[in-house]
Amino acid sequence: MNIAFESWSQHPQLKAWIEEMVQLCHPKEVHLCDGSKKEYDTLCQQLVENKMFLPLNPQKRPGSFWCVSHPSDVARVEDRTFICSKTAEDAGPTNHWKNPEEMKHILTKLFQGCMEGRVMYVVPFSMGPYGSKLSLLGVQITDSPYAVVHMYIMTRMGKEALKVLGEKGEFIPGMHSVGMPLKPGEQDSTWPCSSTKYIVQFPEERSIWSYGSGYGGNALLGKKCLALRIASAKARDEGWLAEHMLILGITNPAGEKKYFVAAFPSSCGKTNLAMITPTMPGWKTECVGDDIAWMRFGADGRLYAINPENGFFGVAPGTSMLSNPNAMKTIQKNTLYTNVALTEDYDVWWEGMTPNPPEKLTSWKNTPWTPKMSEPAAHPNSRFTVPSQQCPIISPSFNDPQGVPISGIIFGGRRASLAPLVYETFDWEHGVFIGASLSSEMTAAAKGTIGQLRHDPFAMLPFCGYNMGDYFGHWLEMGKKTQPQKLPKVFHVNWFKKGADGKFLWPGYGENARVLKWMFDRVSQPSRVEAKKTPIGLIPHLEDLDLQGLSCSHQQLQELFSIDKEQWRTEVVELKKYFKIFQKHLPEGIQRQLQALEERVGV
Ligand code: GTP
Ligand code: SPV
Ligand code: MN
Repeated sequence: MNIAFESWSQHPQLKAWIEEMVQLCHPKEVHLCDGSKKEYDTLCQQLVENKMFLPLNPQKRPGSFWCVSHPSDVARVEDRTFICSKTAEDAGPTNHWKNPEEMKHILTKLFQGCMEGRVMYVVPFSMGPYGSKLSLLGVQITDSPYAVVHMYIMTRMGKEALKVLGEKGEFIPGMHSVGMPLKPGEQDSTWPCSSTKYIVQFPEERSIWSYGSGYGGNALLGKKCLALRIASAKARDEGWLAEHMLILGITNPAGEKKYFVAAFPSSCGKTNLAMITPTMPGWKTECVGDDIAWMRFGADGRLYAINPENGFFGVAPGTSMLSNPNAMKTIQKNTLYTNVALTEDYDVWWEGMTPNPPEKLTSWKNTPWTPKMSEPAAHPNSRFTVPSQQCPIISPSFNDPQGVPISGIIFGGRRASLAPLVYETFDWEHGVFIGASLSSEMTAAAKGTIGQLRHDPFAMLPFCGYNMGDYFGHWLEMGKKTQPQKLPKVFHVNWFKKGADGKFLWPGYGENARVLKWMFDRVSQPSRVEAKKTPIGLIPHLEDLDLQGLSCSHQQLQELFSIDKEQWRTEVVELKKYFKIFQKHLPEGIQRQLQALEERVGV
């Protein structure tokens, strides 16, 4: 096959890899992507012709499309995700592992001829601003035009990335196929995918192979596969951090600005906090990122973060003008919607968008839906895909190659009991211990039992590209790279604590800014408020929380901050058991912190 490399790239390795993959996959054609708007529009138009995309009402959602997936391909598949390092020990006890040779053998067989009858697209992209020392380049090969248009939104994709790559630059190759070759004359399905799925990372070789799924993090290889699994392994080797974290800036009424990052597991509130509209007058926020942060120490000894992505792939259900008006404004136009419901006038709807559903909808299963039906109209993991620049509060530093200086690191999850609304850790080591101890109730973002509590250290359980015990050690080491007073302070929050009636005790969303304000005061140097010492960490004196206009009873606040020592003793027992799985990879610092917690809550 003659591939038109001339005006595209002269990178010998890149060209050789593409040719090798053509030999393996037998596509009918190769499309080298330039990343232009014209290319994006043409592909969207083709997806409309192939009935995968439906254009939405141009009066209501200009430039936007509705799309539904195969009902079996709706979320990340963690049990099909592999870290194929040379040794099983390097992948660690929290990852699925297979010998790399054996996995290559399986993959070579699967990819053999897998693109027959399809176009092979080659997508060059940059994760992070062009020219930033923190950025990385990737090239995704895919037979999914859906993946291409999503990569166009989610990354900085095309010619410009190739320019940065030049003829010698390094790139991370990502091979993707939906795994459904087309025979001549065969009618394509509207969402091709395979029942066999493999999401594979080779961390030493720094390459990605993904087979069988067209959805989200399984198929958009820049996101979880590159920016977290591969990048975390690279970050360990090079002394930086690749994290499942949002990045937000907050400015107080006096005009002082500080940046925070926050790690919450999937579907636990990152996008919402990243775009928060504070309920307290005079406070302003800006959004740098909603899912991934790459961080390095700067020459001044402070930690700096960039968002490697260029778009939001956000959870639709629960997003409304009340909960997240900035997200609602962001997705007014040029947005791709997957697995939400469709209204009669070609607009979108999902559970929680309005108090009452429209009388008639087309569900995410592409069938008629009425409010009487018990199944939701939108899939719980339905998503919008939209350029970050459309966010009304996108940070002016969004494209800053230096990144933004981080004052505070926040960990959190969904926990109906135990963890109070907010607490601060005593120091970096205690902070790393709290990150390592994170547990959260499972959500629809991944296949599994929704609501079940599971350990999710640093919200990285499905995303860490190496031994999680070593990852804890890497975090501890990072804390030694600068003077203690320059390190961000570390906090833990829980927006999801429930009362005896089973209802959330805290109103959440915009009201979370009250908690941010307390943290803002705490990270100021010197701290502007004193904190109350408890066995688990430092909590606010209630008078230091801005509660003006808050619809939260005194009783609720008491419950939000109550620390039940008995429950914490149970937690210690559970953590002891859990940390055992890391064996000799569990760093001493974590062991020491666990012991200290045990002593503080009473044995
Ligand atoms: P991923 O994109 O999967 O990584 O999710 P995320 O962490 O960005 O979560 P997101 O902000 O999309 O929120 C997920 C769900 O949690 C949505 O249904 C939200 O409505 C809900 N949620 C977010 N913040 C809050 C909060 O402060 N309180 C409550 N009760 N629910 C919240
Ligand atoms: C997550 O699950 O954390 C997501 C969605 O952000 S996905 O891109 O599918 O991983
Ligand atoms: Mn996420």
